[in-house]
Amino acid sequence: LLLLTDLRRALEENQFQLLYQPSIAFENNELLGAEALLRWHHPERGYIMPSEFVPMAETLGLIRHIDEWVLDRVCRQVSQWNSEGVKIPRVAVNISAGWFSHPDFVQQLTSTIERNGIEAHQIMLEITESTILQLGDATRQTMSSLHELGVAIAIDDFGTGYSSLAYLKLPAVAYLKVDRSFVDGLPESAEDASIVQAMVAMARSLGLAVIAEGVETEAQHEFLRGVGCEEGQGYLYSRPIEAKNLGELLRQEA
Ligand code: G
Ligand code: G
Ligand code: MN
Ligand code: NA
Repeated sequence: LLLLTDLRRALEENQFQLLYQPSIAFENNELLGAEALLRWHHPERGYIMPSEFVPMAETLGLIRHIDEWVLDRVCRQVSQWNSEGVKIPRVAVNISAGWFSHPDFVQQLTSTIERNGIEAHQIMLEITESTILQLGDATRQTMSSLHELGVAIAIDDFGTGYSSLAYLKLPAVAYLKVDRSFVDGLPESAEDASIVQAMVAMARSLGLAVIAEGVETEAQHEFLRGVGCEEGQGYLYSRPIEAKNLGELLRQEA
């Protein structure tokens, strides 16, 4: 059992680590950005994945502090790359519902971006459909403030939630991330193929970009590209890697 004190200590004692998974353009394999993914290096239990501790951190009210740590860390890293002349187009950061819907969220994000002197469009936020479902009227305000700030939103795990599609019209929502569970069955599963094709067609007609997650095979890559998906992440291109390795990739591209 992971205790509250363990999570608190994790923040105090710097037991968290960020990895970055590159996201690439299907057209020319260009690096379009990366997703920041959190790892907890527990002193006794070793590496713990976010699926194990993020829900608990949410329940314990600690997720805000974790997500703030992640955002600060990412903005500092982006700032460092900028100053080294390797400008990353964007880094995607996963934000939990509790912090995204908090009245202080946009102000905190704005000051973290300004303090680090980076461009707002270099940060993208990933939220899930269930986050949108949990939000009330505050959503619209948060969304429009983010749009004014220039921070784009991606809908993570798209197609796995139960929300309506109305939020896709909000101007800040610029990306859909097709959940790995749909990509897994490609190209053999006729159902997954139809679902993915329909998602991409809808996104494109709404002017949204589509990022496929969990691309592991050449056949999946070819299928996705064939239906008009422009971008993807997955073990086929790269596992999540450390910042210094992503920096090297950026330098190679520059
Ligand atoms: O890296 P992994 O496959 O274990 O990530 C699984 C999920 O954990 C991600 O899809 C995301 O929803 C969540 N996650 C990863 N990093 C973060 C983070 O920094 N903050 C929050 N709130 N969730 C994260
Ligand atoms: O934010 P989200 O829940 O989508 O997090 C993505 C998770 O998926 C990360 O934890 C990452 O480690 C994992 N992942 C990334 N690429 C692949 C892949 O190609 N295959 C599988 N099985 N997992 C992946
Ligand atoms: Mn994500
Ligand atoms: Na996802």
